[in-house]
Amino acid sequence: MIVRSVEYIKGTDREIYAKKGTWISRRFLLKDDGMGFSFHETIIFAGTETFIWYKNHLEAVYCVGGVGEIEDIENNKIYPLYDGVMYALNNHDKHYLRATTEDLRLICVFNPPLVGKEDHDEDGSYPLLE
Ligand code: 9YT
Repeated sequence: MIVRSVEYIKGTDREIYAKKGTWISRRFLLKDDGMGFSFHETIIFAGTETFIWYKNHLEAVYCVGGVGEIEDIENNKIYPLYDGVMYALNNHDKHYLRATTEDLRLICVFNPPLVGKEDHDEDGSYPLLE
């Protein structure tokens, strides 16, 4: 059994600050934990917009706090995000993620799992790492 607290993650190499400055990711489970997915808490900072296009991964996200929105670029649709809303990027969907008046607190699962310190590239993507 694996049991980890956010205090255990903070300040370690499982806590990743995006170089673009719009989010922080606390990676509770990574590939080497052997679960077949990775599991993170992400804080999206209020007043920011992040372009994301996970070409190599599927992601499901559950909002547990804050205020924001996700814009599905292909379909030109905007969905509000608040405690209790889930979205799944089942089509490698290009999107904008915005935290508006409050930081968004999101719980995220990636398949295939991230391996460690991945940060978004210029396309808002992560490489597929072994
Ligand atoms: C929701 C989302 O994709 N946020 C960006 C960071 C990512 N979730 C991560 O690496 O934890």
